[in-house]
Amino acid sequence: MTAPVKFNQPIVTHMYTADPSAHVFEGKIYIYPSHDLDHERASNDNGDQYDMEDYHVLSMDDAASAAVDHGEALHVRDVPWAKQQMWAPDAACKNGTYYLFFPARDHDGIFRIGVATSSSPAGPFAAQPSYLPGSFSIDPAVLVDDDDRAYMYFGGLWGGQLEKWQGGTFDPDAEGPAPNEPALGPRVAELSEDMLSFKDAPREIAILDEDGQPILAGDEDRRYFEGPWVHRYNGLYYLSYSTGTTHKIVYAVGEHPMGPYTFKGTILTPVIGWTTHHSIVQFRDKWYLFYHDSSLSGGADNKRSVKFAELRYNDDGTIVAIDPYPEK
Ligand code: FUB
Repeated sequence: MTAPVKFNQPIVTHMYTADPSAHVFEGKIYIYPSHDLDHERASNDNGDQYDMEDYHVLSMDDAASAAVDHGEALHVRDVPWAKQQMWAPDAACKNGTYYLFFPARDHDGIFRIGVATSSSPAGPFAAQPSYLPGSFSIDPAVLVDDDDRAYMYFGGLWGGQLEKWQGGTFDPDAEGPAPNEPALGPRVAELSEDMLSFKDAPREIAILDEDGQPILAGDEDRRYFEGPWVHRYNGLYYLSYSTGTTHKIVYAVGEHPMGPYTFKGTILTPVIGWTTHHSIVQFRDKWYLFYHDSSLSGGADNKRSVKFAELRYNDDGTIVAIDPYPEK
């Protein structure tokens, strides 16, 4: 029997897990992480060390229960369009069907976003034969809004290839904006009723500073890097994301799911390991931040572990920053 989970500790230790997307389905907390493999890979800026092949779904009956591993939910061998690198996934439920959204490199080495379906939140999931038409880059996160409209947020710099799509098609030589130019924003697209395609071409989300000016590419403490997540709190939309090179989870707030969003502050200070990636979920009357770090593997970038902590809001709706190592 696995031990009950504790805040700021790996929720499972029998395998490495990362990039947790947490949701409440059927009265439990379900976590959709990447599955980091216990193999040696040299780290580079292209992210070749994140060479994952499958997904396992985890669940917790409540915030004090052991996390259950439901086994392999989808493997790259069962995804016709995908070649390698099953990176950060997310899940959604609509009309009784569960959807697993995931990025992977296609047979040309280009990251695309696919979808697989199941009648159970734990899977197994059956992949659609092709990726979502018009999808690119990494880190899908899906918000099903109160009006039942669903939005996918995605995009990541460097190995995530977002820079390569600035002209609307894949340009392997494209570089990101100069430091004094507006940063690239995450992309958003509304999903079709059946959740299998985009209604319209993805748009770029504007993230603005307190004066209404775009956050610049050189502002690495605040600019978007990867790992978007959107949740609703008190009628507002909170877009949170990783700043990549400065290793923070930060957030911006807006009035519409497609933005614009105004930068607010830090949610999670840097963790052990290069990447930081998170999700935010309400379960019963509390809010939780799911995140990962590389402490269990002694700091290996590609061997991470999912953890969680309680997330609190101030009276003005701002989020209290979380220290991932409160006991130090
Ligand atoms: O896990 C592979 C990649 O690392 C994810 O897609 C990024 O968000 C980062 O966590």
